[in-house]
This record gives sequence, C-alpha cells and structure tokens, in this order.
Amino acid sequence: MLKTLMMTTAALIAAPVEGHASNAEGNPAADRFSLAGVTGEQVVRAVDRDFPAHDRDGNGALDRSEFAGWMVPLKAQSDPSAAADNPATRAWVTAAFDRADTDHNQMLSKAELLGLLSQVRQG
Ligand SMILES: [Ca+2]
Ligand SMILES: [Ca+2]
Repeated sequence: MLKTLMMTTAALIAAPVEGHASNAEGNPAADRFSLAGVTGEQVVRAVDRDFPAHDRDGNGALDRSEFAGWMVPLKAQSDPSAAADNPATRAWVTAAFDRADTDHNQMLSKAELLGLLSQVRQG
C-alpha cells in the first residue's frame, strides 16, 4: 500500500497546476516530507492547491466520497486498473482513509491528509 501511496503522491505533485499555487513557506508540516525528489513543500503546496476543489461541500474536511474522488484518479495514473467501482480500489481508499483519520471522526482535515502523505517516507 505504501508503494502505491508513494506513486499516488507523486501523481498528486505532478498534477497540472491550476490557478494560484499557495505559498507553503513557514509551514512546519513541510519539513516532514521528503521522497524521491519530492520535497515536503511540494506536497504541502499540492494539497493546499487542490484541497478546496475536492472539498465539494466546503466544510474544510474530506468525507469518504470526497477523498475517493481525489485519490482514485491519482491512483489510476499509476495503476490503470484503478477505478471507483473496482473492489480493490475501494478497499485501498477505505484503508487509506482509515489510516489518515487519526481522530476517527470520519472526516479528513487537511492536516490529517498531510499526515497520511508523510507516512510515505516513514514507511
Ligand atoms: Ca467536505
Ligand atoms: Ca478526522
């Protein structure tokens, strides 16, 4: 799973920049990431950039469907068999969500999402 997550993270970083990229300077979370040429700042920027678009109801957190809507297309870039209705993909999304949801409120804050992505390096 961590290998797939790393590739998904790489896809996240490689996603086309839309609109204004946030400045993550001074964000302590940036120091937690470093994987294969991807800096923590890039991860933070990508999440800052894309989070609002995927938080479809604008409540500042991702529910399972919002999270899946973000991660499945990223996963599909490295795994063509990935699809939202694929049982293996659903299991992956569920496992990733549960791993990220450290306070178990069934919602992912931006900090929880960054925490999940930081596990790529630790794993
Ligand atoms: Ca939401
Ligand atoms: Ca949570």
